[in-house]
Amino acid sequence: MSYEFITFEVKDAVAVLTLNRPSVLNSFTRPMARETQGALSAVEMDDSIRALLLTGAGRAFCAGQDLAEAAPDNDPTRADIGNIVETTYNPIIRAIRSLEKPVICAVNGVAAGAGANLALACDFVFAAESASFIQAFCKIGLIPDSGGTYFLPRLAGLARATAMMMTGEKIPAQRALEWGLIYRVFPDGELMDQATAFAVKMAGQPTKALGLIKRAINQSLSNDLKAQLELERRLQSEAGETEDYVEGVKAFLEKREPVFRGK
Ligand code: T3D
Repeated sequence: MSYEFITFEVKDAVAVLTLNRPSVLNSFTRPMARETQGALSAVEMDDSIRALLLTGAGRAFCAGQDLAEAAPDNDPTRADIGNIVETTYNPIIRAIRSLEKPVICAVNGVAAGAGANLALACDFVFAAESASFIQAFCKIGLIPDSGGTYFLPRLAGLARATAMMMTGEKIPAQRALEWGLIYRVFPDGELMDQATAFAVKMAGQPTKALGLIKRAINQSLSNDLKAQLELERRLQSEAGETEDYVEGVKAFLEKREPVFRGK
């Protein structure tokens, strides 16, 4: 598949998806969202891809919805933007959360609106020192979407999440790290090398087990302990049937590094 608004490359078992509309800070139009959705399903279908790295071209990660595309007018019959959310952002967030492979996000600059929440939906968020996170929605009279009202209170706690969402304050990368929103911060010039090396490392891990861990984490957000213990039992059975489990234990007993094949 060829792409116009993103780039998509696979190397060393890592797919790199780059949002690529830098002149408008990689804000989302429907065509860019469709391409992103297509690339995410390609990652899901291809067993040779064992990790995904998501980033943005130019000085920003993503400024959320392209406001020129979705500009409202005074026409009382104007389109329901809930439909944009349902067709543009929800499929992307669902695809990232249900992708049973590690998803690393390299936030190379500002992440605003749906762009911020896209980053926060990923498994590992790396950010450049100059990056920032803005729940910009309230500044234009909207509410956070793309999973923001789900992930942010869980990541930041109610007080910080409420403040971010109701003020639209810009949160610099270092503070996002201190608040537990993201995993690592690097000097700008080091971000992509660090994130790429990490993605390659994750692609060499026991992919099936990592996928099952992600499934368990997803369900832990709504399960009670009883249900979660039962889920762990079932998922451990699945993990125990993988070739990588056999290899992991064998390598340990032979005092060597395991060679995981993602099977
Ligand atoms: O349909 C729906 O609306 C429902 C879905 C909602 C999901 C959402 O994401 S709603 C939130 C949408 N996003 C925003 O409100 C953020 C808007 N952008 C900004 O607030 C600022 O651009 C930033 C804080 C992100 C960065 O500021 P700064 O000063 O670094 O850059 P800038 O000069 O504002 O932007 C550079 C260019 O990108 C500029 O174009 P120009 O003047 O060079 O021709 C600007 O207009 C353009 N740009 C930035 N963000 C968007 C955008 N163009 C269209 N849509 C954008 N979101």
